[in-house]
Amino acid sequence: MSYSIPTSVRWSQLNAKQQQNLLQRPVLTTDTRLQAAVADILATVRCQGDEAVQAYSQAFDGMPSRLLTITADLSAGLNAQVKKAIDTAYANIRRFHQQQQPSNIQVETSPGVQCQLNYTPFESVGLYIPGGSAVLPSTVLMLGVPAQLAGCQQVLLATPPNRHGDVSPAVAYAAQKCGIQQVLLAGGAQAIAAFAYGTESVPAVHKIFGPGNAYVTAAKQQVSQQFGGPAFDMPAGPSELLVVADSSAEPDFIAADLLSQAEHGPDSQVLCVSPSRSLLQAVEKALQQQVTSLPRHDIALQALSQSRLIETDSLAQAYAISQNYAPEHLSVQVAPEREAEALQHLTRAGSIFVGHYTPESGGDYATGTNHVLPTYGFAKNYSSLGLLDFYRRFTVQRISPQGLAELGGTIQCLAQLEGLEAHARAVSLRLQSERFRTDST
Ligand code: HSO
Ligand code: ZN
Repeated sequence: MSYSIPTSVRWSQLNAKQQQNLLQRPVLTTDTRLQAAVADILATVRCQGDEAVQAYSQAFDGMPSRLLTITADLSAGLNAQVKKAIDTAYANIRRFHQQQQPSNIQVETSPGVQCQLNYTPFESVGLYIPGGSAVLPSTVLMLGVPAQLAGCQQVLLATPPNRHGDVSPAVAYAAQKCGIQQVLLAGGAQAIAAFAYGTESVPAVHKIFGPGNAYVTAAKQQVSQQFGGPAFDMPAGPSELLVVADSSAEPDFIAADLLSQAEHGPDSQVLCVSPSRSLLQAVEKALQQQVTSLPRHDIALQALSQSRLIETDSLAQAYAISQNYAPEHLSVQVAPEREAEALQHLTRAGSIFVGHYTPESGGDYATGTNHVLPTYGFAKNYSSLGLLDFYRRFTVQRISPQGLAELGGTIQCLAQLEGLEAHARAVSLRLQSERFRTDST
């Protein structure tokens, strides 16, 4: 099958329906069969534990699953340059996430009434690292660094075994840097089930993080909806990049960025939106030229056949399209003097890359920002992953006798308004007590 790169279309010449179609994502698998297959795997692992995880791993990955302790010798063969690159990325991600440390607050909302907002790390988290066609030590860092900084007591990694039934040395090295001690060599819905319910060898976790294929995403959603099930980070699907550019942009740079996301998978989606027709034409040409020399050109070409080059009447219209689409990654390649204005309009994206020298791959690996981001338009209602996602928040309050004397009337009045007499009595009984008279003097 041959795939082709679509030519640019003029936004203002499309009717509303055509505009909507142009920004449609590739079909997401909400397929009832997939959901049922996932439900079945979850239920089986729930009652058969390790044995079921092993059997599914054997069937889907051709390898039984196993729990592995991370030791230095797993990454001993890794070359020094790769180790150094992982070290640098680790340091930048750590630096950026360290600054996100939340602080508890304490407020006296009225005299004698103290309220606190406290943060506590999730005690036990499960980090899922997809296998598939690429090994992703970078994702280990994106999940492992914040888990380490938050101080989660138990951090478990799951990833499908490689061809030899092992963990890749780079994944082991990244995991070790993040202080992760154990890895479950299993992927798919069976790994998510092990995290959610626990097995004889895998402890159950309180929150599951990480991207994955349609099975993993469906499994995360299903277990989180079950009573007592773990929380999960966000629905993260196929990669996306939208580039907003003006005539100052370099078509070769844009094409390279679009291809960097297109090579993730045939279902990745990339768009370039610009008021400059000549730029879009040049981007199209650059895509044709660059794609052929990529090792993953087949994948990239399939994704490119779903790509969009959109010509707008103005930059303002390009910003509006981007806001409507809400991409996972947004690259803003406009003249430097327009950057500040662009950023005022562009808020709906998982992560924004500004300037001609900011490739999207910078954020995938090493600038320090997190690459686990909401896709599929979820950037409108979900945030990019950060340190805070590894904490739970809870509140604490304390009322002194004087505080209750003052606030008690308000509480009683509202309780009576709602017809909840016992609520009111919890106040009146105290205020009328002998103990209150003693304590309040
Ligand atoms: N761009 C991906 C993350 C990634 N890229 C990992 C390279 N490695 C997230 O959409
Ligand atoms: Zn990427």
